Amino acid sequence: MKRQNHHKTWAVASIATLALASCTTPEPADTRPNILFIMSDDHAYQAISAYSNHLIETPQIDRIASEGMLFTNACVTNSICAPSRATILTGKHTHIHGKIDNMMPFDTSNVTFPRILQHEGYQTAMFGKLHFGNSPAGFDEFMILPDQGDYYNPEFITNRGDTTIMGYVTDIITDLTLNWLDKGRKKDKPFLLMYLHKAPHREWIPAERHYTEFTQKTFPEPETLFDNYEGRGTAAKTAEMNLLKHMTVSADNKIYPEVAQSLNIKEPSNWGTNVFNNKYKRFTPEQKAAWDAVYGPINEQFREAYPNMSDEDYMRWKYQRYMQDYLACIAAVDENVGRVLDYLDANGLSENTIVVYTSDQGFYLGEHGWFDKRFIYDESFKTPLMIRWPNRIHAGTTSDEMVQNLDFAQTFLEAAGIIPTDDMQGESLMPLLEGKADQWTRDAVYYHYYEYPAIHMVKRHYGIVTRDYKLAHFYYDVDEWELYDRKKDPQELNNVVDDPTYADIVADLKEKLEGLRVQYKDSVGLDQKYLDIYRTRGIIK
Ligand code: SGN
Ligand code: CA
Repeated sequence: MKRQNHHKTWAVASIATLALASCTTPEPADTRPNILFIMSDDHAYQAISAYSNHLIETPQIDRIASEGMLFTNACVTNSICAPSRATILTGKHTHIHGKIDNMMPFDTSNVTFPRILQHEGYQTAMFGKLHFGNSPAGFDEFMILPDQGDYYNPEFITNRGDTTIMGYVTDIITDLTLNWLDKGRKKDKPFLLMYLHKAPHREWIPAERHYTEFTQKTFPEPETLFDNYEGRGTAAKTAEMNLLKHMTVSADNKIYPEVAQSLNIKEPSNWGTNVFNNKYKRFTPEQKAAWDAVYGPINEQFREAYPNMSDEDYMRWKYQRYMQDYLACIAAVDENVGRVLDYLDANGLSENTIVVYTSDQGFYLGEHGWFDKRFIYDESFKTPLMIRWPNRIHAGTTSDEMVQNLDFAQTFLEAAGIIPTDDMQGESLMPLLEGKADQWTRDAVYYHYYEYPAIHMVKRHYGIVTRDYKLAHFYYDVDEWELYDRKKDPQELNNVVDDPTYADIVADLKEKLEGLRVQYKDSVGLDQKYLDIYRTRGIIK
């Protein structure tokens, strides 16, 4: 049934194209816009200077905002990597496309916007991180990292066999992208180019050229670095993403395992040591030497300082080490985004190319004492988003509407003049991009996170977010509701769900939430075919 609709829609679009082609000779030039979709992995909006420059300047990424539109309230439907990517490609919530967590391979029978664009005459290419456990459908060419990929000397899976490329991953993904633009692109066709960085994903290994500069910097601490999670439910207290307790001193903070051992530091598990060793082993002798030259002295200082550190000192030290490496990774992303934007400018492609910069979700940079993501709370629920398209978008504009990663597929299809399949669940952003915000009606978004029990132990929850409130239900091995007053309590420190003054608001939001669950077909649960797989894997009972 779905496929029939889908074909019908495509047929309509194809007939329109044919009609257009038959009445003009020679064939008119294809003026549909190109799409350059730039996404990094775990890039917090707190670390983009278009949002705030308290941590880092990102002048190249900022170009997209200053020459286009900056979204200040963009968010995801499920704050985790592969589910977010699948939502972007399908325009559907994760319970519909089935990729509710990182573990399952993506069901490639899903209809995605790249498959539709390819069918409708777009040239399509993907370079970088996909994280689906299988190859992408709908791409003429792709070179993707297996799973999470590596920062140094990474392997790539391609449609022409697998290969290893020496060097730093952010530079390499950009080289592949530029090479395709220069040599692979067919000039008579519009393109969809997905340029997908691994950085700044954990374990945050910077490019050599940024080692020295960033390890010498000191960054401002977030107000909630020492959050004790009072005032919230069980989920915040039991999550395993605290810098002091769960961040590894080896893999994450780059202390050689023998130094950590000599100081009797107990890692949360062996995992940190193994990851450190595996990553270090990948370096060439030259890369090792460059690393040791900068990180060796940091280790020596730590060996001296650690015995006198209080927990508070250690937390502060971990935060600085975390930020130094995380932000250095972003410096390389920023430089490389600049290279690609320069290419578009130099080749007359900027005017009619939609350039998107976003992340697969937000990230905690020490807020609430955390790293990682997953929660409906703002730092992970919100994600950076800016879009440039000089032909349609006024430079330097801002939108504070609640847009979601769910909306990309329909936006791109509309921009390309293609009718989306009628089972897509987002909204096209075109009215916002064209300054017609009065046509935008969404006043609440739906969220559902599933990956539990799993790394970082963030409990399953779903919820509704409006401009003023956030209501979430944590379930599975708890049954707890949380309400945050977003205006009065932007840091989300006080769950007011049991405060009688909010009783009417809670009742109203619960009703709206139920409405969203029906609208998005989450009230009936997962599709049977996914249910069976999840049951076999013990994800659901
Ligand atoms: C890895 C990370 C986790 C992270 C998940 C998911 N550990 O397991 O910290 O939460 O990926 O991230 S790592 O140090 O081995 O990378 S996601 O972005 O792919 O969803
Ligand atoms: Ca991610």
